[in-house]
Amino acid sequence: MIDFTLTEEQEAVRKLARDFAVNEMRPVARHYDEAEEFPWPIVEKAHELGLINALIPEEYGGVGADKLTECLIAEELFYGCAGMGTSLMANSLALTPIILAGTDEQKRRFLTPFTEKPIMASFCLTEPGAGSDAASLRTRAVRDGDHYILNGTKQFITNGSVASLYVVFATVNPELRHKGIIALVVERDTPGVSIGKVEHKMGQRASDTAQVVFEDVRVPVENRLGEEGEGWKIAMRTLDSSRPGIAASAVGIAQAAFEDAVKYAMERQQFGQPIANFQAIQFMLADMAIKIETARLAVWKAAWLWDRGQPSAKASSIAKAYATDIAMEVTTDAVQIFGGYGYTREFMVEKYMRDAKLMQIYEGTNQIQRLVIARHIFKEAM
Ligand code: COS
Repeated sequence: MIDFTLTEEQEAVRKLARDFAVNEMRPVARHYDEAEEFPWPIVEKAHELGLINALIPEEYGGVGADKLTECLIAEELFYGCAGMGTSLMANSLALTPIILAGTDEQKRRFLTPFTEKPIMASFCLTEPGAGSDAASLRTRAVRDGDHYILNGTKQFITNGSVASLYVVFATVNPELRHKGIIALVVERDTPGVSIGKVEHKMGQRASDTAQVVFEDVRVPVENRLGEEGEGWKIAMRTLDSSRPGIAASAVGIAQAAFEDAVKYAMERQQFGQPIANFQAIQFMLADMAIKIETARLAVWKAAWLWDRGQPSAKASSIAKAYATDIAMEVTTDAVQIFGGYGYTREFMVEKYMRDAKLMQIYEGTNQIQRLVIARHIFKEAM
């Protein structure tokens, strides 16, 4: 049975997130983008409303939202502002390894504080020399009694300079590649943890992106998620789980650009009439609508599979690649419809276009998504 009806709770949370996006985020979106400032007041309000950390299970103080609900929230928050949206949603990525692989004690210790106060966590996989080829990471964890000594640098870490907790992927032996990877939970105030370069980005400038440096950091073995060698699978499962949310976020940016373009096309007069009367514009808007609708369906399918516990890696990658590619196309076309005005900071479409670009890159470039999809195609054909 296929049913696109949302539950009453899902409708309510979607409306809550939309109202928050329109009333709280949009009025300050330009400010945070230009100031490149971390939006703490927005984080605090979103936390009060339960719009962040929605995935934390009820037994640890959260609401235990399903993946589809999380995607509905992500779409709306990114409709409000993608930079702030990334700041708000990054905890989902960072806390998922704990939700997936933590013991009851680890979940209680690490997840519960997030339900009590507006604090941030970061997912630390990428390194200066290990991006798409994540299994080649070099951050080293050397066992010393009941601790690991952690050394290495993590790159492009969302919320890196504001987080109070890091989930760090490190290797006990680089020669083992993915089989030597472990996942460690590291608290910010552990001696030896510091912040390196903070990035200045093209778009999503309200989100914090920083290097996180670990120098002889002593991490208790009890902070390891899963067994030695299980870290890689925890990272991959986390990305399977988070990519529908990224795809939903891209749909939110595209929706914002589309609505602005429709409104502008109906108002803007050229040749004595609104440009919406011209088929050239109508077809562009129709194509935008087709892309947004189909991308949203791909998101819902991937989320639905995850929520049913069915294999979802391929669907997640399809949704991520498709939704983020169409977000780039839709926002670029929105700038085109605005013409010269679209290229100025007077209107938001230039921001949507800058913001959309990152969606094709982070949480696995769209080339990596295609690689994942292709591997599934051949596996299915065997
Ligand atoms: N779930 C569970 N296991 C998975 C998996 C998944 N989604 N994807 C791969 N694996 C397993 C494979 O089955 C294989 O296991 P075995 O050794 O038991 O056979 C192992 O992981 C290694 O897989 P593979 O050979 O495919 O690894 P590669 O080094 O070729 O890399 C990609 C695979 C490219 C998919 C991986 O490096 C990747 O996802 N890169 C992008 C990283 C990324 O998204 N970075 C963004 C940072 S987070 S913002």
